[in-house]
Amino acid sequence: MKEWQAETGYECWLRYARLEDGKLRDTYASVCGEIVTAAGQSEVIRAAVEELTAALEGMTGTAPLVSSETSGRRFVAIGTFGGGLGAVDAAADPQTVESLGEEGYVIRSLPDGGGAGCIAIAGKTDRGALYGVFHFIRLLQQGADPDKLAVTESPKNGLRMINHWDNMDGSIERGYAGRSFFYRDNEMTEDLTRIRDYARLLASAGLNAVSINNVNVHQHETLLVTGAYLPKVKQIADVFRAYGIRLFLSVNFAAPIQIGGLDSADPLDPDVKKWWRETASGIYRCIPDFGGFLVKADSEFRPGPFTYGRDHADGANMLAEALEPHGGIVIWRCFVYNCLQDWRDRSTDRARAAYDHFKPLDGKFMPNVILQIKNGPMDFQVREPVSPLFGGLMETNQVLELQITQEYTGQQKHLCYLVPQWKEVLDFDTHARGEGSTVAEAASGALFNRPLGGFAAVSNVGDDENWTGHLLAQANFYGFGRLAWNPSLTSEEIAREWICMTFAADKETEDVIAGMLLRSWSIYESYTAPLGVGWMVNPNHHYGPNVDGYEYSKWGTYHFSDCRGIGVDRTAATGTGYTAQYHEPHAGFYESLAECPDELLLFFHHVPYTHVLKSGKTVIQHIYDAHFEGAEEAAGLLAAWDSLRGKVDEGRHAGVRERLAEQAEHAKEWRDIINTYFWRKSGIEDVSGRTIY
Ligand code: GCV
Repeated sequence: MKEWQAETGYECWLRYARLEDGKLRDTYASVCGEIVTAAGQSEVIRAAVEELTAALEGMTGTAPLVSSETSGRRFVAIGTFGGGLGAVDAAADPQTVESLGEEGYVIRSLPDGGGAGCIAIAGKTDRGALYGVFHFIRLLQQGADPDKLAVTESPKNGLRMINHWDNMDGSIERGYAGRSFFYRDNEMTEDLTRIRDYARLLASAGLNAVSINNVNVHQHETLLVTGAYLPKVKQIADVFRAYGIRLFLSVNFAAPIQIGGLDSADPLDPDVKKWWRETASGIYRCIPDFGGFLVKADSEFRPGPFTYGRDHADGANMLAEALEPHGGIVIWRCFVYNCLQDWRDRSTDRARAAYDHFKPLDGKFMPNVILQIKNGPMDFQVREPVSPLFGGLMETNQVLELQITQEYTGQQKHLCYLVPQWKEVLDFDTHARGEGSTVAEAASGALFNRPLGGFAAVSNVGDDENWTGHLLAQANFYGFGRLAWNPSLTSEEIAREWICMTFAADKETEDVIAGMLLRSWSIYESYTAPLGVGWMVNPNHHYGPNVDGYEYSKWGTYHFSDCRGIGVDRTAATGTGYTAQYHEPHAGFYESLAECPDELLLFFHHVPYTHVLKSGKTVIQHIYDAHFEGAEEAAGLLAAWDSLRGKVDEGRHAGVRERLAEQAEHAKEWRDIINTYFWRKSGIEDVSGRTIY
């Protein structure tokens, strides 16, 4: 059996383990024996060179020479076009260079370049070159032929951002991988090493922005925009800058009152405006490339413009005016709904809220405002329809918000590779401008020709040694970055890339892990809440089954099960009218019981348990079958992983095994609670006569 070095997972996909194939090792060592950059390089290029040096040293066993002049051997040239390196300039014609944008790059094998031949990695900017270097490393990790490189890439999305929900006491809201590595005991960390490694991971996945504090901005965090903390924030911004990443802060809309000594936070009040302008200037004096503000307002008890009878455009534009002279942006979240609903009131529908609030404001936001829209109308459930704001907002910059942290999808104890879910969202055709008006096109800004756009996602990392708790949850972090860069990559391409880089696995092992990842979302869905109805979790922490956990609560998240049926009537004909927020043909599909897709049936319709799905099963039989099969498949994930014993190093194998074992047990709990609940409610027997309690 193979000897493995002890591994913790800390390196993630930047593992740079010694290549097993000796021939490949020698080839890479000789082709990449030297790295050449122009003299006097920027810190971003220096970071790129350091990364490639570490990668080559790890993979080949030999550190490359680094110089500003070729010594006659083959080399890798890294730089910007027109930046003083002939080999770089030879990598692309002017038209290609022009098309690269600020962050694109070219990687080319130039057999005749610089004498013995070279590989050029070139961007229009140093950030482009850095992304090119990470791509090159990825190619090496996948065993690419260094003589046949011809890559031209640029990102589809301008903003590719991670949102942290970290609090300064060190806790992370909805965090499942330890404590914050930014803060401890209401202070900012002094140890920047882990933050630097984090920046490497972000950049390697193609990400370019990060907000470092929770959108629920509490007392201490309100002060992050002030001199009390800015010097420390600056230190972190400096670390990120070397990797092309801009830092953002979540701000408290009521900060002028809480820390500014004013008696109002009214966005139209001149003193309030002045306070924000001065605050913004103070930030930019310290951090000249500060990204801007992320804002959760009038949502879940956070303050906002409603207090003053103002709307969200008033609120966002006031902050945008303060940031505009410095080139900053406001990212304003659309997660606004009534969280004090009465469960007896069937006319209020939380799913409608974001559209109802923001659609009337379309076109009223300043050019440096972006509205951040959660993928679904509710809240990151395992299955939801796509938010109708995509395709609804046509004159407003928008960003798609995803949740990498697995709040409702197993909390990093269950395996749930989310890229397939995200792909469905991205490929959803809103029909806003006819066929082909996908969410991916709307979010990037391309569909409505908007200047700003992109993807943001809630982070799933913490100070656990392997960053994500469940090692395989690293694939979600990596996958988000890759999709933000290129939404047309497939879930399988991303999975295989990640596996190859993370495990350097043989083909059989890669197939097993890819199979596990690709099935996992559907497995998780099958043993949790059925057919798009959502929730059914324990209140507050949201882990584990509790069918009525939120049924009589104020949060607007109901399933309305009784002895006859289940589901929420959101039709225009007899329900809340939510279906009408979509363009055709979706408005019609969702409205029609016959056409509504099975997986979303209970999101849109209240039906009897005996309603027959397109699959030919009744709703109740679907619930029983899905839960029995889901629990079996969860056990199958464990068995599949067990088959890899000896093929993955023991440390990482054992860590994943422990979680898969918990998942298999917990899936049985889900199965039995959900099946028992619906058997007792409906009184309908399982046709297969399996045990229900
Ligand atoms: C940061 C959900 C989560 C909250 C989160 C909120 C949001 O409601 O449960 O923890 O708060 O979403 O996205 O703002």
